[in-house]
Amino acid sequence: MCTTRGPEGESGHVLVRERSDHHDHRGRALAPREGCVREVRTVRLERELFAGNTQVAARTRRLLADIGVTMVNLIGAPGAGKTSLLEATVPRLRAAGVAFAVLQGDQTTDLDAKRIGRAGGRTLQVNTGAGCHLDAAMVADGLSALAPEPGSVVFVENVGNLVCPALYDLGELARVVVMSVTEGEDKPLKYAQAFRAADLFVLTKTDLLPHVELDQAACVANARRVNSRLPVLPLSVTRTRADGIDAWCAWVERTARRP
Ligand SMILES: Nc1nc2c(ncn2[C@@H]2O[C@H](COP(=O)(O)OP(=O)(O)O)[C@@H](O)[C@H]2O)c(=O)[nH]1
Ligand SMILES: [Mg+2]
Repeated sequence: MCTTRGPEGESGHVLVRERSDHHDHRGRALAPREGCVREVRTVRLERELFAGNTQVAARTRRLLADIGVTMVNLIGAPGAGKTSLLEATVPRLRAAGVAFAVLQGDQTTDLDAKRIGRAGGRTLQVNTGAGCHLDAAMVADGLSALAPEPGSVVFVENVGNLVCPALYDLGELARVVVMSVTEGEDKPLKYAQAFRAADLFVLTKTDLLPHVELDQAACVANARRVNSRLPVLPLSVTRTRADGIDAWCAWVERTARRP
């Protein structure tokens, strides 16, 4: 379970401000309670943890740049369609001659890695146990085991969650937020950090639009309220057809580092 409360540098300020705003009914400041001191210590520890993560992520970013590897971090709720998107991507990138591998993040099981393996992709499953996100150290270990080819693309499918994964830099070159049409147009506002930190918004399951009441224009407008230049890519991948997948693969190829 994640115990962090905010993005690097922000959580502490919010918490301390809340706690120091401890007044009696006439507005006079009261002495800090014991809980206050403990909270401040917790915040310091959280900052140190984030700083450690940032250092590992920066090292990964340098190492990947040295060998021309592009890492793309996919963040989205459970069931948003992340694995389905990657399954559909595998044969297309292969046909385009793009080398790639997938690092699968899930709390438990290797079900998603098996799906990608069946689709013909190189993959490694990372299980976080009780953890609700991948962190930079887990990804660094995963990359050591995966040993991506120089010049290739590595997709990271983060643990299904729109909250904590958004706070952790993994050393990626690009970040993609994946949301399906069944999740509601308000989600970019409610999970603003995930959308703010993204380089692309993939709106999945567009084949279901006739059956749900999503206001797609409002959804895109909400995403742009938190990230004004966020490109949006609607797509759909079902057993019988795929729409928007070519535009997605083109984005991947454009984003990939040039050797
Ligand atoms: N109708 C429809 N279903 C989809 C689409 N993409 C994924 N799904 C279904 O949504 C469910 C969750 O997909 P999955 O890829 O496992 O989501 P993940 O948890 O984000 O990896 C599965 O039953 C998929 O078959 C889509 O574009 N259209
Ligand atoms: Mg999945």
